[in-house]
Amino acid sequence: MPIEKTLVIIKPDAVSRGLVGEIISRFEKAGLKIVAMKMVKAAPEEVERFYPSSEEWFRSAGAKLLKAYQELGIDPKTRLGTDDPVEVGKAIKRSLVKYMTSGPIVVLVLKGNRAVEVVRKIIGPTSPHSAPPGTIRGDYSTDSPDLAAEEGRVVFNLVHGSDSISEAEREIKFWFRDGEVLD
Ligand code: YYY
Ligand code: MG
Repeated sequence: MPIEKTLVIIKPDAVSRGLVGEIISRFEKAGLKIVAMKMVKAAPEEVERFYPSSEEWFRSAGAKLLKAYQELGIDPKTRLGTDDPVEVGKAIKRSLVKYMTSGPIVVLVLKGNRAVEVVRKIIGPTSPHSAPPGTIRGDYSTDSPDLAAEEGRVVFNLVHGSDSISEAEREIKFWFRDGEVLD
């Protein structure tokens, strides 16, 4: 059955900008059902455990930033002191912990047909400056890796959505106990 559950986090920048209702509304209008939801002030060690610490994750996040730097004409060695994707990924994770603990977040589980892929489509790609109009990241932010680097932070991109069905299962279990996710 293509009915899936996925985890969404409305990040601190979206909460402080008053975009919670607008963001949830987009998922609901697409036909996804909310089956769990809560507001949390996450602790640094929670965010540390939530995002993977595998070499694969570091390499993938790092490679994404290096590609964005290349497109924006930024020298990674000058900016970050390294051009090794894994090292760049580790630096991203450290900034990510600061970002995700900078204010309250809203964590929710959405259920529906091909929910994992559909949520990623509604959210849009990682950097808001290149996210297409119609996506949450494209419509509500202009942030970009070069501005973020100037300000010494990670890209503020409003929302998290699980990357895959297996990650969604792990992420849902991370934030919710059995019985807190309704059917
Ligand atoms: O799934 P998505 O949120 O689009 O990106 P990930 O590669 O999973 O990275 C998680 C988080 O880390 C991203 O939302 C912002 C930050 N980040 C970044 O600022 N720049 C990157 N090149 C990669 C990740
Ligand atoms: Mg991701």
